[in-house]
Amino acid sequence: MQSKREEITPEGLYFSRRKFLKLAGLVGVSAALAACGIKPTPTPEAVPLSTLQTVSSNSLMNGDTLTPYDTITNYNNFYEFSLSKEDVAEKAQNFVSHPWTISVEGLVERPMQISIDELLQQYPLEERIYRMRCVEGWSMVIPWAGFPVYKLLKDVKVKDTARFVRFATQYNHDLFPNQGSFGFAWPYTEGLRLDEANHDLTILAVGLYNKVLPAQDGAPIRLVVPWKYGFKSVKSISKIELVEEQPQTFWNEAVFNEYGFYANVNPNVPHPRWSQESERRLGEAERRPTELFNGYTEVAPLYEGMDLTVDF
Ligand SMILES: Nc1nc2c(c(=O)[nH]1)N[C@H]1C(S)=C(S)[C@@H](COP(=O)(O)O)O[C@H]1N2
Ligand SMILES: [Mo]
Repeated sequence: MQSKREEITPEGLYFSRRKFLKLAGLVGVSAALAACGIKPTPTPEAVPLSTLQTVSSNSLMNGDTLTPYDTITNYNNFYEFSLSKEDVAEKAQNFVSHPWTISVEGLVERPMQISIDELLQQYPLEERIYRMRCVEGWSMVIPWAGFPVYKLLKDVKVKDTARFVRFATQYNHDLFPNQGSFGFAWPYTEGLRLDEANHDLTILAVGLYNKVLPAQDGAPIRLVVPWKYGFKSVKSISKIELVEEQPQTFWNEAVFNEYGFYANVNPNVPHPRWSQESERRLGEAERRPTELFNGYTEVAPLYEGMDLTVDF
């Protein structure tokens, strides 16, 4: 596995110089934002780039190979920038994701406002190699760098009354040009049941292939829930809210009968307009069968007693 990985990432473990220069140039950008009335949150100091190191890694699942970095970063769904997967990378190239603050609020004993830099100091990064299955029928295998959401939830002390977690992208039209358009309920919002959010597989990712997340993949921090369709994994999060009621979500609000709240990958529940029995793994010629829970069968106990064709 290790050698396969090295073939794919010649860049190795550290950030590229270009990325470094880009981050170093952000002071000027913050000043420009301040001039337009957007107050950037002061951050102590950017974490040294070489610290995006992971302390552990899981393994590839049987039959999987890592999707190349160039594929992962040039085929994206990120409607805030474009409705076309092929040009999100280009349209997002000037996105400024630093400084960035995340607020964890709602039904918690200790609400938290934390900069991305502080977050990186507080939560050691793990490499999590996960399958990503989009509801549209394509998939990838991505080596994320991130940390489990349960660690963050533990630190804010979730109140007994909380039952769901709501994750939202920052609403800022200057950063995300399409917010406000196409009749969607912006900002992009997603939700998980508290026990789903607390499952060890659920992570907040800040990098992939040991580099900071590129804008198109949800910089600076995004959710990754590998047993659910990709649309649950909201990008560029700035608010995490503990709530009592099941939150309204972006795609469910847009087309309620096509995109359920649970959105567990399930080959037995077709999308109303196409089958979900198989998928196209980017880079492969033949379609492959889609697996229940995207192959992450350890989450099955979360749904015991539920009818997954009803709670789809
Ligand atoms: N904020 C935001 N998050 C989002 C989306 C989006 O349009 N906006 N698209 C979702 C969809 S449909 C998918 S498949 C994944 C794609 O993640 P990737 O481009 O990093 O592969 O992001 C999800 N998160
Ligand atoms: Mo998707």
